[in-house]
Amino acid sequence: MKDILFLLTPGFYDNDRREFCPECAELWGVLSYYPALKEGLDIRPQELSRPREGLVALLGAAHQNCPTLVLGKDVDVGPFAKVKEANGNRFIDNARDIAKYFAHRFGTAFPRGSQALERVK
Ligand SMILES: N[C@@H](CCC(=O)N[C@@H](CS)C(=O)NCC(=O)O)C(=O)O
Repeated sequence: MKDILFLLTPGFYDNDRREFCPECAELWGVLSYYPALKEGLDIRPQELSRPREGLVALLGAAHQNCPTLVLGKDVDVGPFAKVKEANGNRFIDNARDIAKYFAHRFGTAFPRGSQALERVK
């Protein structure tokens, strides 16, 4: 199973205007820097509205943030990204840590300021 990346599509309508999600835009930007990433990922664009069915099916109703990356089962996540778990699935639910993970896993550039986390077992 590829990692699954849930991102809001830009230009949704809310607050009486068109908006985009800044954190999703950060990752759409990383994908445009490194288009080959798209081959290693299952990218699932999302509408703003809830429920976000794909996320709910994998992580439960409490975890519908976008961006979220649901990790493949045996993937080595590396030392940089904060990983959470729900319904037996590991996931990363913030843009910066997702980009750090991409750097570890796929060899893309690191977001400036990245540091390895101390993993206390
Ligand atoms: N901590 C996240 C925050 C991202 C965020 O706030 N995403 C919003 C959309 S802009 C979201 O999905 N909120 C939950 C919701 O709309 O249900 C990150 O830095 O990536």
